[in-house]
Amino acid sequence: MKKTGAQILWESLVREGVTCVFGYPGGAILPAYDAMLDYPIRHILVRHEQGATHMADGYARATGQVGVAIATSGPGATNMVTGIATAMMDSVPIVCITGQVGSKAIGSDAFQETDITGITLPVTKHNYLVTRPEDVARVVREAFYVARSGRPGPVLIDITKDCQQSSCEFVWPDAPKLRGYRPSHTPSSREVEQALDLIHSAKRPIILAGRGIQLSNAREAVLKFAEQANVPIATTLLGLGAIPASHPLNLGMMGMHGEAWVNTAIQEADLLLAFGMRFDDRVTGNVKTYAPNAKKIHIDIDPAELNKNVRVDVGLIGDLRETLEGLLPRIEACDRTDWVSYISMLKGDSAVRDIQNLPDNGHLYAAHVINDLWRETRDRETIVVTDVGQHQMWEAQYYKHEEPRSLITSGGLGTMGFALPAAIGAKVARPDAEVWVVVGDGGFQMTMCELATIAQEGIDINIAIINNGFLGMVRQWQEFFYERRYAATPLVNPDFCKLTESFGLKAMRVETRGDVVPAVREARRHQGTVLIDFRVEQEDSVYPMVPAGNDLHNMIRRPSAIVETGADA
Ligand SMILES: Cc1ncc(C[n+]2csc(CCOP(=O)(O)OP(=O)(O)O)c2C)c(N)n1
Repeated sequence: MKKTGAQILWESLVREGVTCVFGYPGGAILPAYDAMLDYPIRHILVRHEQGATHMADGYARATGQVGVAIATSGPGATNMVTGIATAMMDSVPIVCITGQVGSKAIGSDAFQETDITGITLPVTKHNYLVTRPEDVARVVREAFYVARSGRPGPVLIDITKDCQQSSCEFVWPDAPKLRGYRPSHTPSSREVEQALDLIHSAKRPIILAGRGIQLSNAREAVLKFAEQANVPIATTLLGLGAIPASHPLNLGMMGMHGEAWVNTAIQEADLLLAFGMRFDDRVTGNVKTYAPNAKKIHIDIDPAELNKNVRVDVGLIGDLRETLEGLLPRIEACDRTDWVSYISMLKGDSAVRDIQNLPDNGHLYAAHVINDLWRETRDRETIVVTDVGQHQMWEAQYYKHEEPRSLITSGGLGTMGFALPAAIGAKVARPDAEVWVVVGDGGFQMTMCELATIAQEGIDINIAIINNGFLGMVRQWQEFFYERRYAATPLVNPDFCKLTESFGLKAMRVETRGDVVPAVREARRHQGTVLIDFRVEQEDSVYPMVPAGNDLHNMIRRPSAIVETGADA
């Protein structure tokens, strides 16, 4: 039977297993919106197309399935760019569908025409301009295949209005075969032998665990490897939760705001085993002085990652889980007790500086809020979605993630405004899980319009605003590196409670430490979204900190005066 391009689009999406899309209509995508009503698809009307992409992204990160966002041409499409770039940097599989002006008008600067395939070329894994209904099904099939295979990423499909309107026979194509696209690899046996030699001769090895563990479901394989070879594990920000925080070999986070003992151990290691991570500059600090005595083995699915930022001794290109499962039978037990206990000794020094261990001076610190939130929510499956800034780092330090996909955050692009919409996507994908947003007062204001989406769709999440009256992380840099000249970082905020209430949602304000737990409990009991405005210490800083480009072991620690006296940070 003949169908329009618009109908073929939805036929194909349904066949790809799509049940929900996030979007915003407009002229060039109207035929698709009209056809949508005849298909079993939930459409979530966002308030800004950036929100649609972050929701699709949150949906994908929470499940591993492809998230879908849809928008019109021109400004609708360009509003998606930040979300697409965010997904690209963190290897998130999303498919974005945009309407395009009629094919005959392309190139004429028609109303709401923009070359979105050109604009998104560097921030998509692949993109398509579709002008004939005969191509729609094949393109959708390819787009999903590309988005989810190999190293996942965003794919954009731009469909002209006439393509959506004209008809052809609908045929669901066979599984795609794309010339020149090789999503899977297997490491050579020579490299495997070299890796085994390095692993067995190392005295002070460390595993660097990245997001690739979550993407390839390699948790069990990594844990077996670590336990069999007795190797401690440091994680990247996006690796948090990939292995349980409570596992005895888990050291915690590395990098700019990583634990001091983790960075020190990396600098003193004789072997780094990089598992599905990409040696981002926030992780390495100065690459010239990074882990100077360590041999390096890198396992990654994307050949382009090997030797990109850090030269490695052995590169194993392949799916992390499959590669580790291949290595496991050949990993011999090694005694590394000295190394592991040396790192425990380093931990002791950090414990005395930990803000959780300082006497309570009555002030409300963000770190306490996060720690209390973790204690209160660990009784059930919880997904925390953070925004970008100081609160993101405190979350990473003080919320102990046990499960994969339980932390959703924009690591690579560091996109403020990500958290609220991404949390909506995560909740739609995982209605069974409790979802908390941890967001700064700055980032919240970038996409707070999505409170209306929450109200309209009846989404049940909880929002913790870490309100310090500043663009906190930038203020911290100004404090440390620009002589406290606070250019453009103090914030005048709306009354977040009143604002939330105006959408018919519940809100609370918390100003003292003793009120944190009761507020969290009340929010959890309440059916429907609750916002808590936590008024925290305004000029608190995240410690430790490796200044950008510095050597990884040269960290700014919490000032010792505070450690000794327990006075204000
Ligand atoms: C879209 C965007 N613009 C600017 C930045 C730069 N930036 C990084 S952190 C930050 C401050 C964040 O402030 P807030 O949201 O209040 O969180 P806090 O650091 O106080 O926890 C800024 C401006 C960014 N990451 N993203």
